[in-house]
Amino acid sequence: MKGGRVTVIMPAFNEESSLPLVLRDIPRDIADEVIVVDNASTDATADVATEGGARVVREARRGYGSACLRGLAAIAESSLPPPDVVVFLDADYSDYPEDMRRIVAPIVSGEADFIIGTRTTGGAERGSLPPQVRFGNWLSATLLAILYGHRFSDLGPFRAMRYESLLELGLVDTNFGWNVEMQIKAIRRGLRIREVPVRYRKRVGVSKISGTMSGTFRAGWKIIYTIFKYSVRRSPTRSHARTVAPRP
Ligand SMILES: Nc1nc2c(ncn2[C@@H]2O[C@H](COP(=O)(O)OP(=O)(O)OP(=O)(O)O)[C@@H](O)[C@H]2O)c(=O)[nH]1
Ligand SMILES: [Mg+2]
Repeated sequence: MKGGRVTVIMPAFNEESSLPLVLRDIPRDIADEVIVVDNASTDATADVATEGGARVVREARRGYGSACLRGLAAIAESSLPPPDVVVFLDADYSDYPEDMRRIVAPIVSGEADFIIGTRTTGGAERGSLPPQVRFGNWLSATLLAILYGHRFSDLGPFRAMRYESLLELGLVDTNFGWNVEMQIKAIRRGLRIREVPVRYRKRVGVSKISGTMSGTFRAGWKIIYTIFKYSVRRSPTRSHARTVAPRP
């Protein structure tokens, strides 16, 4: 993109039917590179990703966070210049890739470090955010506000961050805690956080998390656990400061 290099990381697990649509709609004047992380798919995800012009990397260890970490490793290993901005986008065609323009712009212009696409004010299609997702988002946002002092309206997956900030956060979660860990660490790090309304629709292909009871339960539990886990831990900078305190 003019003014800043943008790389998109797209975790994909068995998304052969939706992925071509996502790749088709990504604005190419914005995304300089699209990395599809094939997360041990058993369908033609990798093939359709290559056909759609993406760079494909594989991650055998299942989990949303594992896939995102693999995407970041692919950027670090690349011979291309590092990006200024990294965008995370799901491969299920629930988000509108066209909204990337608005997600990336405040970072490229230097107004923000971290943008979350919020689905609660952006006009989500009826049925695309089931009641359990809306409730989970509300609960998580309320806990984040109480424990960390920043109110989000959503934990949406369509988001962007300055690459340097992302490296500073040192994210580690390998599955459902990835997004909320990013939000917690962004608050603690004092990043300039903004929300941008995005549209949202029912996914293409088979629902894996929010459309199933077990997926909803596992994801919800992990998100709440992560929120509490970091609240009882010292922030990394402070604990570091303690361990390197001057010797007498
Ligand atoms: N469920 C799941 N998704 C993964 C995994 N690795 C990558 N993904 C991708 O992560 C994105 C989000 O997963 P989704 O299944 O859309 O999760 P969701 O939006 O909460 O729920 P549904 O859309 O109802 O399934 C999709 O692009 C998946 O293909 C994994 O191990 N498990
Ligand atoms: Mg989805």
